[in-house]
Amino acid sequence: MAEYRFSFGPWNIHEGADPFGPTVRPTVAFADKLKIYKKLGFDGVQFHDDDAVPNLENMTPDAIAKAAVELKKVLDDEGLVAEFVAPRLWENPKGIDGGFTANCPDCRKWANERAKRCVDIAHGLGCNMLVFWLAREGTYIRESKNAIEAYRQIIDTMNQVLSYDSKITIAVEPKPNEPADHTYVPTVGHALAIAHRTIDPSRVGGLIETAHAQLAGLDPSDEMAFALEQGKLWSVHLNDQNGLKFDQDKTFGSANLRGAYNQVRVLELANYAETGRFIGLDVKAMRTQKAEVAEKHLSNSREIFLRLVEKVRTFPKDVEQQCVRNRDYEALELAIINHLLG
Ligand SMILES: [Mn+2]
Repeated sequence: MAEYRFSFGPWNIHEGADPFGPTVRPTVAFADKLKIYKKLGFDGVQFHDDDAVPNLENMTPDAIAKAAVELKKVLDDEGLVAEFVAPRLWENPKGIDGGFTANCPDCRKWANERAKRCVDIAHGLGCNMLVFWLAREGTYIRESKNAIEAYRQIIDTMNQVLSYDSKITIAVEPKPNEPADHTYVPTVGHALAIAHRTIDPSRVGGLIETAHAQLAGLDPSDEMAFALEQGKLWSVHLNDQNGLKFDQDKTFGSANLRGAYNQVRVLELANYAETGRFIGLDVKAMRTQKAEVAEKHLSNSREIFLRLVEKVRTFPKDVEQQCVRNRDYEALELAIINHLLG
């Protein structure tokens, strides 16, 4: 039986700042972060473009590509692989009003060029997937953009990327809000509908984050099922969320264990591990966590995931079938709860 492979991004080891207070932990150097991966049982690194090439805004395309090749050697030495590269448009002044959907034509041009640099970086790192989290591609007031035109602009960007490189794939990571009030492409249904409007639908899929689906009022496991049925679940950002509030990125299973069980169950039903794709854990340590123990959210999320895999695999199938046959879903519910309580 295939084993699950796990990944996270350098941003998941962080200083603990929030909108109301300063950092509470020292910065961990990128090279030191890379040394933590294997120790915690992770093999894959998720990158923003400027995680991989920090100074890219001041570099030529050739220099960016070369820097990515150099980084690949560092990853090789650590026994790690790059999973994807994502354009981080939301921290640049040119991305203040979104990138691909900015009202300013120069800003849109900048964003589209940066997406192509991401392709170059992915090449250098030996991976063929970009992730589009469309952070500021939305509005604070609806009257500030033409939403119909915005969707066309997003499709146009995807077409530029798909044309730029015949092997590159794009996984859209939907989210309904934050930082913008409303964001375009709020669910994986939107993402996969857009895929079919591009020049190569087979190269556009989805990445589903637990918290993002919950913020859209949807069940993450059903969002995953929708993408899995189409062969379009290309990565996940598993975490957890305590109700409808800011994107919390809590440890997987820590707020809604039953919901976590169902996400693992749907991945098992689809034999996701056999695809070789990663289980990304997009979790953040609590602000209160001391620096010397600020990695536990990652190892704990992985452990909870693997324990839930065991729970899914050991749930008595005969009990499930009997309950379904008898349409006795109350009995099924109690059986699941008893199984989870162990
Ligand atoms: Mn999140």
